[in-house]
Amino acid sequence: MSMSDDLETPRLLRVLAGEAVWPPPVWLMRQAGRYLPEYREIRAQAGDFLTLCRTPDLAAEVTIQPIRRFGMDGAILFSDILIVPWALGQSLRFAEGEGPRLGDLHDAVDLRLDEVPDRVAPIIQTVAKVRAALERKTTLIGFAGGPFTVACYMVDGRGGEFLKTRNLAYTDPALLGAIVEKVTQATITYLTMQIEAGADCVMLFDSWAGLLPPDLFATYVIAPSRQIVEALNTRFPHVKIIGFPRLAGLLAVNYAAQTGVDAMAMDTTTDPALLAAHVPSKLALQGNLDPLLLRAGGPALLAGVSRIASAMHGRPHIFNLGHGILPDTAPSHVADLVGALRALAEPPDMST
Ligand code: 1CP
Repeated sequence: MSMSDDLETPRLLRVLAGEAVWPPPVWLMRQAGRYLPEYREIRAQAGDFLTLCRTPDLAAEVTIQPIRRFGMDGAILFSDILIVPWALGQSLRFAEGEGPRLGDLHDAVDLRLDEVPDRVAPIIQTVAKVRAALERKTTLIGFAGGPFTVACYMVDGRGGEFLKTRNLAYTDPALLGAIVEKVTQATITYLTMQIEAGADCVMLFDSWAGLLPPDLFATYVIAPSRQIVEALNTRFPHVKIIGFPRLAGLLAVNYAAQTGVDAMAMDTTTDPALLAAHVPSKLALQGNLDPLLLRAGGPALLAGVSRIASAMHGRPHIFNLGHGILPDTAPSHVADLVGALRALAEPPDMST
């Protein structure tokens, strides 16, 4: 690769390839959302949330809104992890102010893998529209839920403590295994289609990975994630994958070593320097400012941004939150965060 090609590689993709870039590239989980007035306007126009996800012109517009306003290095596809159960034929609705509600699931054979490509087609169109509209320097992040997290919603039918799902791991492991396997296959199809349509990298959100003890974490989080990583690596050797085993604590070290992901997102409870000492030096780490500190704003926010970025100086790091932006966050605080990062000077050399 020539020097100029090197310089033209987008900053976020350079970090995913294992390079330390300063100041770090930035994007924020839930950067498109209710805290933005322009999002609320489009959301009202679409009517309900699922319609918004399945209308490519509107979904592309809300994906791009935060980039237009703040100029993040990454845009995340506007969709939801529950598109996969819906694509497999399970009924899904978003009750206003209550979150998702899914239909009863009695048997994994009811899940229709053959229907997935047609059902996700509008979301794939959104990917293509966004990629065509964005400048090359902005990385388009495709995504899906981790199979365990998606299975939690499918079995329990809604958000919460997911006791049905966690009980199933002991009372009917064959059934939970069959559901997770169907979701894994659907996810491979869905992410393959996103990459073919223009996603530059992909992220697996395993938001509820932290509910499991170590043996079940190996079975339901690490094994299916590794299956997805291997399938995508075979088809797309250059496309990088970010994993997010949220609230997994020390098990995140196993996740990093065993799934084959190129990057790992850190939740709010993780000490970045402590985790960095236990994962390969080329593995990119992403995160992990407290969304409540972003909401609070002011000098404490600027100090928090500088503290996390400095702790990760010299290793591949993508700045982000530890979880999604809260809906009552002031947009000006997001502008402050991005501005503070871009203005960061090289931290003093602490090695002497
Ligand atoms: O407009 C609205 O009222 C709908 C709210 C909303 C939004 C904006 C939902 C419902 N999903 C989304 C978008 C979304 N969800 C994105 C888009 C891109 C972005 O980040 O900007 C992404 C990546 C997700 C992923 C997602 N959905 C996760 C994983 C990340 C996380 O937050 O932990 C999970 C767990 C979901 C399920 C879900 N979808 C929506 C809600 C309210 C929930 C959570 C339900 C619960 O409380 O368990």
